[in-house]
Amino acid sequence: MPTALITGITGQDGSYLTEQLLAQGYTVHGLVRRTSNTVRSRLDPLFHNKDVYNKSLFLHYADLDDTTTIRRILVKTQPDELYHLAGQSHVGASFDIPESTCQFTGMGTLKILEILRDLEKQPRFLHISSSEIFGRPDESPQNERTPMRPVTPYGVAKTFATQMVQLYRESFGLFACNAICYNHESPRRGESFVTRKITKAAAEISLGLSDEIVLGSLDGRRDWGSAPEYTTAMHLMLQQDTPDDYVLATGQTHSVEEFLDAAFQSVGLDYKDHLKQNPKYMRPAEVTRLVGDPTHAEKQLGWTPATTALDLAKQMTAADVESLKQLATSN
Ligand code: GDR
Repeated sequence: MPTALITGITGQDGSYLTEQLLAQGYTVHGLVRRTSNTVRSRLDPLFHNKDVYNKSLFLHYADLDDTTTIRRILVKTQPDELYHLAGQSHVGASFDIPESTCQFTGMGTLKILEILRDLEKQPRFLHISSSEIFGRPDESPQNERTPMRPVTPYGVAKTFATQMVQLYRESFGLFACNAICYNHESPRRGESFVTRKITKAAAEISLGLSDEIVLGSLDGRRDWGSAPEYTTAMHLMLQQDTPDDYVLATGQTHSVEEFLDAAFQSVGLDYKDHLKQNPKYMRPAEVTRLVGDPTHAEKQLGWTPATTALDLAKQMTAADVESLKQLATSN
């Protein structure tokens, strides 16, 4: 059975992809950062499953700049597929920490490509790129041929990484693909991203645990899809005969305000009674009209996004209500 290596295995996408690959019989290796915090809540059910952990799922310590360690792990594990999902993924934070964003998201990707170039057995490689590479595009919706015009440090770093993946595919013959992902969400989304911040607040307020939510601008529009659907497409990309780039998107946009309204309404609340806004959450530059055209993925991979942003608002709020209730009964 095939072997996969995943960077960013503890993240939202890494955890869904791990579950999907294990269910298909893969052996999965994951790179994890060595920190004093060993909480890996998204992987907990697998980590504590004695039939899985250290049988078909293995974790290895390495930071993205530990080139020697990553090379050693690649040589030892000999993966058939490498999913590179790790990096500094918060667009707003990239304005505060541009250097480390470029170091991990940009140079971290190049370092892995350089290692792959020298390997005898080269795994198929997937890099998680982002709609942020399009920045303020002239055309809408965007597709794989839309020019990259990033407007955030994160977008610039992702553009560098995306173009390096293309260069290594074309110049060195690597089987390397970019998954150009628009926003994708789930109950496992990190709490600093706007969707999860909203659904967690809606759940807390509905249970009387809090009374307000503090956000930045509500005007931004996003093409929000479902994270496990996007990781399914990532796997399909590496099963094709030839490597390519694919936009993963729903083709629909909603404003932050619409998502907020849907989440609060799903638990019988009016967000206007609870909203505060703080410039601290506003960004020096915003992408305004990002919407993806997933036609290439639909035609080539047979992949269709099914979950809408408003479905996600309801599902994620319900999941947050449920986990807060469970927390209350376990305390
Ligand atoms: P984004 O997602 O920047 O699109 O990047 P995020 O959820 O952070 O922001 C979406 C929109 O919400 C507005 N906003 C706020 N955002 C946050 N985080 N916190 C707030 O309090 C807040 N208030 C309003 C933002 O200004 C923005 O308009 C995500 C990440 O997953 C990237 O890694 C990925 O590449 C892209 O999606 C595609």
